[in-house]
Amino acid sequence: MKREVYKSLRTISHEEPLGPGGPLCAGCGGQLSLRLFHKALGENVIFVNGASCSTLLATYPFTPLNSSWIYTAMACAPAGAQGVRDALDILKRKNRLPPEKDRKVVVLTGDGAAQDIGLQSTMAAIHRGLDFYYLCYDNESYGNTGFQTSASTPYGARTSTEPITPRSPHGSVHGRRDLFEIWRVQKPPYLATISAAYPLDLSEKVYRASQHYGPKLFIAHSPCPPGWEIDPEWSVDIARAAVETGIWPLKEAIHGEVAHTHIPRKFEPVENYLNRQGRFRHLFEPQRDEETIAHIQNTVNEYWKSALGAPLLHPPPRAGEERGGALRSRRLFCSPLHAEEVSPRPNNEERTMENIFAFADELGPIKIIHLYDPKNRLKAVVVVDNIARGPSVGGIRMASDVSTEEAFRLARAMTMKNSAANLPHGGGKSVIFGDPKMDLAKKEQLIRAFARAIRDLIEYIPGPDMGTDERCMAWIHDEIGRAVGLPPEIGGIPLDEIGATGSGLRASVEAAMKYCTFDLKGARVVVQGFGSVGKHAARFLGEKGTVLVAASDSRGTIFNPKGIDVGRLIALKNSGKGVTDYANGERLDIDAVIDIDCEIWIPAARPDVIHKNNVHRLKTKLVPQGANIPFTAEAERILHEKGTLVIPDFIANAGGVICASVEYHGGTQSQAFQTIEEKIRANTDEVLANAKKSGTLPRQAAIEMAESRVRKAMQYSRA
Ligand SMILES: Cc1ncc(C[n+]2csc(CCOP(=O)(O)OP(=O)(O)O)c2C)c(N)n1
Ligand code: SF4
Repeated sequence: MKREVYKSLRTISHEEPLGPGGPLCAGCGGQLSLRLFHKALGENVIFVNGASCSTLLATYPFTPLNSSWIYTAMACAPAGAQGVRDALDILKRKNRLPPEKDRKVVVLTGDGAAQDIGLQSTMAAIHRGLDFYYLCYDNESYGNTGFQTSASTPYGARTSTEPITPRSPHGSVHGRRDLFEIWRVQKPPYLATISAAYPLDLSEKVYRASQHYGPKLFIAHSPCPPGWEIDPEWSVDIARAAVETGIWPLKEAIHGEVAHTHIPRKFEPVENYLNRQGRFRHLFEPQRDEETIAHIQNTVNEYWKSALGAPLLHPPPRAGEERGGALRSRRLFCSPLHAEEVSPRPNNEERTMENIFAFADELGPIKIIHLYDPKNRLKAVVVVDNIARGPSVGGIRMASDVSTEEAFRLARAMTMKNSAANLPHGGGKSVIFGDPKMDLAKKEQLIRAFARAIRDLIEYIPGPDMGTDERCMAWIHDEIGRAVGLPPEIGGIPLDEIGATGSGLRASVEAAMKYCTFDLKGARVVVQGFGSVGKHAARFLGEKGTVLVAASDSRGTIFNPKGIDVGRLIALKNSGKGVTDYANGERLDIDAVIDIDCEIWIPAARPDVIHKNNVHRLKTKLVPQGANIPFTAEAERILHEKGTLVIPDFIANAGGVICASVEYHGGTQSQAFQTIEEKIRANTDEVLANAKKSGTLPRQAAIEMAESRVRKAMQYSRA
């Protein structure tokens, strides 16, 4: 959209039309949209409000608004607006209201009223060509009465009328009704979607609407902290993520003709939007609901496929124009290794043909190869990101909705991970389109076809990832003699069984001791997630004299301040029981594991378990991260400020990649342990020393270390 008036944030009015201290919730996205909307609209406004949260703004005789306010029943705000408009026109006709003092009439409602009980009144007003604005702040529920499902509630969301139960574990199953399209049928002169995270786009749209006589409709994406279960501070970030994932398209329609006003340059995966909201938590915990996440992603993909298939009326914004990005930078750049666990699946097969150079930067990728073998139904993409430090190692991901972008992001994560571990390897990754649960004979045929197709791509060494396993690696090895993560019978090192990652965690803790003020002997350890990583970490640390005081798994937490017998607990877990079956300890909730006082707290389960809202509960001195991205960036920052030492995941849990490298070079199990020990100790020491020297977070120091190793290696390569 070519901006005529609002070219920079400075052009937005500094006049505050909405006074502070109102009764709406902190971080209310609806209120923020209203404020920006009102700023752009200017003075002389009469709001006609249908019953909703916003009704609380004006409790007679008080109003925080610099404008007039009329309250109507939920169903009939547009009819109320007709009355107000008529009255103003009569006054004008009678010369009792000079034209320059004319008022703009604005209906203000939530989506419940707009979509349901107020729809008839709106349709009639549009039909009559009433000259008014309609601002629907869309919090995707009946917010004021307790977050019941509305026709705007998105697929998969939990609401108070669609709670998560064993019989309905997926949340709302209806999907949103498309209010934009319902209104567009009548071809009103102006219609737009807006977001408070894009104030220039919002303001320009209000200006453009003001050039038209007749119904002018706005639907504002409006994060609702209590209903969506988000931190009030996140409202704008969440609003931005909705746009950058493609979930909330910013568009306008002038007399029915649609144009998108902001097209994300790289669409983020929808889960970047979903996974920060409590109303979607069930999609990620206790297990990922792949089906529902994929359904939401596919709906977004389909929308944009058809939207971008049509000629674009407005080009995508140029660099430097208002863009989203906070979430993207948090996910991709601050912690490049986030990419692996975020497991982005944003795109379908068709999108793999996009401009592949869009991914290119100073580090890579040096090759992006599409593989197609119709006889064996093979469609795959291999990305070799950077090989300055050696041939790239990276897994093969198999799923029906993988994409080139996903392969690239994972390949970059591998470049950084291998470099951080100081391995003689670069990063690569491949994706194969297909259902990983397909018939085994067909899968073998497909994987073998893939192997043959990469025979000459010697700078790429495949390994297992989601949808592939050691058997697949054996097929590949059989075809081309090159793969890691093999079965033990043909030279593989069973890293989970031997506890490669757990032993690396122990090595990182030992290396960190010179930066800590407690002794390892007798140090109290808590393990969050007593699984393949956590139990071995507890075992290896126990051999150094630490005391395991608590451990959790998916069923709960076991706590004994005098110490838990690690061997017995492991035996219990190996027999299929949970930690809470351990007899000699107090049984607590899963979440209670956060509160237990200790010297070493090991997260070894899922991403993002510690975040801004619970980080203050941690009472520990050292956190070696066993899981990938177990803490949010903000939680890590808070801990850093508190003086708690956090050894970042890709330094502390690098045992797996080191083991794969040793396996590839023909090493034995004991050589793997020795290499893990040496490398993780040295890397931990270097990162913590650099962090201390520069005063940065260890994660930042680790990223800088990994990147500088890659850049230094690049100086020696010809390319
Ligand atoms: C006819 C009618 N039914 C029910 C109500 C009670 N009521 C007041 S506000 C509200 C919720 C409105 O939801 P929405 O329009 O989405 O606005 P929000 O509360 O989310 O701001 C309801 C149901 C009402 N005022 N009138
Ligand atoms: S419940 Fe939601 S929409 Fe209502 S005032 Fe609070 S944040 Fe705003």
